[in-house]
Amino acid sequence: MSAGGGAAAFLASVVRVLLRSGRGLLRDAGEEAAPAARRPALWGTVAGAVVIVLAVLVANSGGGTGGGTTNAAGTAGPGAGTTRTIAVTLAGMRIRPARIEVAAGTALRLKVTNTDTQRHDLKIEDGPATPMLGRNDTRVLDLGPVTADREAWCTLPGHRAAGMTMDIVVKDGTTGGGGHTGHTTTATDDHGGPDLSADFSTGFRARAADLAPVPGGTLHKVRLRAVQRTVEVAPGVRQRMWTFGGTAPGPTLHGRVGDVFEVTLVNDDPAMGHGIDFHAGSLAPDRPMRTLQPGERLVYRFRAERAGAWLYHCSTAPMLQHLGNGMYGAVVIDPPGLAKADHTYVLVSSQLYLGTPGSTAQVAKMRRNTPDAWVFNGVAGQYAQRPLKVRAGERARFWVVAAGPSDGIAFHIVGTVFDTVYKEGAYLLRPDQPGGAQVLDLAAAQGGFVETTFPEAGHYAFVDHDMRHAEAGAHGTVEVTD
Ligand SMILES: [Cu+2]
Repeated sequence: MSAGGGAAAFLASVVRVLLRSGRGLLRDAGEEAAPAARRPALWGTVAGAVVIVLAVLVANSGGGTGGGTTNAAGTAGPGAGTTRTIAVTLAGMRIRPARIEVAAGTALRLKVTNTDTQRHDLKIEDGPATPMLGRNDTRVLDLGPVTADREAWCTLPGHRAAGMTMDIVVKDGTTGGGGHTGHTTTATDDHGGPDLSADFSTGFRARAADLAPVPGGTLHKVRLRAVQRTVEVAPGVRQRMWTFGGTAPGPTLHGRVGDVFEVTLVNDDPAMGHGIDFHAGSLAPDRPMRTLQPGERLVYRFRAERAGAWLYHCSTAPMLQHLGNGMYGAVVIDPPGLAKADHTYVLVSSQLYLGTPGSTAQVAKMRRNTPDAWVFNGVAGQYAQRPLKVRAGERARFWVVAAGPSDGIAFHIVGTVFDTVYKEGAYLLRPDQPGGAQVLDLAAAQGGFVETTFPEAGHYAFVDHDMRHAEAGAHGTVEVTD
């Protein structure tokens, strides 16, 4: 055993003895539960002894290593006498880590680094603050012994509200009052929805945005299963979804005017009924849109008489929940004579609601129209981290369907002008006209497409230009190379 290891073992045994004798003292005094007022004094005794022992050990070993050094402040608490230094990063409207837990009395030092392209600072509640930090600037904040919970945040206007907060939480039950209870910081806290700058889990694959070509023939047979699946819906965030075919959105169907779709729907969800409604065909809803109980099936046959970008969705009430939990998809029917584009994408926009599907809390968010994120093709920020790839000068077509369930979309691509806009079955703009367009605006359940040519290499963000939506997941990148 090394000298350091022996010292640590010795220290641990001393602490155990002190803790045991402490409990004994209380029991001898005839108290079932120690009043809070007694604890600090007791901890002070224990802590004082620990400080002395540590001081001796450090003196003997020639200094502490890593995160543990002595602190002579002697503040009450099991962390008294120790110093922890923690690296904190400011970037992407987040502070990492978002939560730090320390034993009471621990002297805390934060090594704060701004890795963002814009400036940030870090202010500790009732404590020090860094100056404004430029990119890659670092400052150390010395908080001294921490005995109560504290919050920290970036002071730039709006940054705290956007999610730049951190909780410092005292771990044991001996904290003084004034703590912030209820500040549970997770990947999806109340401050700003999912952390879009976090990493997707290993093995995550962005949904292919490319529209598959129309299959051969004019009769398209499709089999869809209504099933529940748990999938990654934002970086590191998994959510139980109600789906057509295991994904939300369900598969995109693609055809031409006059084609017939024969969809066999099987309800493989043992928990509830589901049905389906294809906007792309007209028929009496009564039979084909009926609810299938678990295990039942139906065949839904429709002819696509008209071109457009159409929504399909679950037809079972309450539809707010069935759509809001993932039961939607797109049917693309090409207009006659549609020219070939270099790239054809389909983006289905929707609102994402986290939480237990159908729970009171989740449904309340749906009714208030306060989703946790707005997403393209089911996953917040997926194309920001996995960009679509195009070459300069190429023409790209973007089919867009707004699945809601409640919000529409203002689809825009930063740095481009649309020379073609096709909305709800009609061209609003064609390349031979002198005008241009900046947004394809779609109400809930509407669809269409836009086309543009990317002029030069660069990173072009595509967004829902309602910035509440864009900043909460409805954005992606087209990476253009020469
Ligand atoms: Cu359903």
